[in-house]
Amino acid sequence: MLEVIVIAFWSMLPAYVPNNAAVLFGGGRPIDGGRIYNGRRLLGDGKTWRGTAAGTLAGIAVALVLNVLATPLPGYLPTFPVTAVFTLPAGAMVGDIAASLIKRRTGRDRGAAMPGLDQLDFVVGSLSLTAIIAPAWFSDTFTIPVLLVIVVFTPLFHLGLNVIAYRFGWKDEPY
Ligand code: CTP
Ligand code: MG
Ligand code: K
Repeated sequence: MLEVIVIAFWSMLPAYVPNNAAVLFGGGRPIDGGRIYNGRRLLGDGKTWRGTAAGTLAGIAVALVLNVLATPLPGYLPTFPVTAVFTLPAGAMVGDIAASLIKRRTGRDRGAAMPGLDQLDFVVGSLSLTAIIAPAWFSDTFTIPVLLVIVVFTPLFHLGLNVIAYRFGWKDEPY
């Protein structure tokens, strides 16, 4: 059981870091360029080019560091192929952006909470993109028990990190 939890956390770390990096380094030009559709922004000012690029690069860096660390660590820890090095963080950013699109279409302003979606958008994005681009590695790494641990623990972990970021004043809302 502990092994499954460790694999889940390790494999998703390149997908966890991008959101936090985007919060720290985000800002500047919004991806939607300010475009309005049916009276509401397409994505809003919370999704920027700089935040997306910084988040993706941070996740890539984490995956590369884990690949180096994997050598001396226990053999059950997976290494990330180049495809997954990219798809885990990029998919996380795409999932978060897709969630903002859904939030704006359902009448929620920037920063509004949408419980469930807020905590799992990046998980669905990173796993989906990885399953499409690196299917063999995906099925080897993300077994059913590992996926279950990810779905149960990620929202708690994500919420915990966001509360800390909020307390430090890095983030506007604690979710
Ligand atoms: N951020 C960014 N680019 C991204 C994602 C996040 O610049 N692709 C930055 C923004 O400064 C954003 C902050 O990180 O305000 C927090 O991210 P998030 O909670 O996802 O955005 P919200 O501002 O809450 O907007 P939304 O309601 O659209 O999620
Ligand atoms: Mg938010
Ligand atoms: K979000």
